[in-house]
Amino acid sequence: LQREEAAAVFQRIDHVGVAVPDLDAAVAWYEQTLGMRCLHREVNQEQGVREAMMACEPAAGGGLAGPGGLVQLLAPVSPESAVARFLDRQGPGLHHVAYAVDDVEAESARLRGLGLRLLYESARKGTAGSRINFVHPKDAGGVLVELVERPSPAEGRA
Ligand code: MC0
Repeated sequence: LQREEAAAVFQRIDHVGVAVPDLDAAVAWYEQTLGMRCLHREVNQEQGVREAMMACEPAAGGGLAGPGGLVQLLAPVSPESAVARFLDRQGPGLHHVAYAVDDVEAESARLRGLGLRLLYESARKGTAGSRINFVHPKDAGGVLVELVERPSPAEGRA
């Protein structure tokens, strides 16, 4: 990839996912201890999660600190869900890093073409109307990588 092409695909970190056993307790801790705000809550049955999107406040003036980021707290809805397996295996902690992309299908196809395993044949429903796919952690240096295509502003945004 040329530098300009690379900049056009993985645009920014959309959010970081954190697996937690108790969503309400985790939201309270992020609010009261870290001073973050809960922007959005959702149950995603297909992904087997109850989630809460927590926001850092943007740094005044921006600068090197950049805009505030998002942490997605994820609690399992059933013992069979991916997050339940993760909690059983390694306990609460960092679960995935999600990157914003313009076109999740095109980017999934490009990565598949490089030999990476994408978890879904075609994108599925993610938070707040987004469309998502994942790169298997074994093909991404031990990190579960999520691709997120946000809906256009006309379709609504978290
Ligand atoms: C498993 N492994 C991980 C991992 N999960 N490594 C890093 N990060 C993770 N999150 C490692 C295991 O430690 C193991 O390594 C190897 O991968 C295979 O594990 P496995 O026993 O096959 O694990 P499974 O059966 O749990 O499957 C892993 C897989 C699964 C990534 C395929 O979790 C999955 O389908 N995830 C995608 C869906 C998902 O995670 N949904 C929740 C977020 P060793 O070395 O022991 O072999 S939903 C979401 O994020 C939505 C709402 C959104 O953002 O909009």
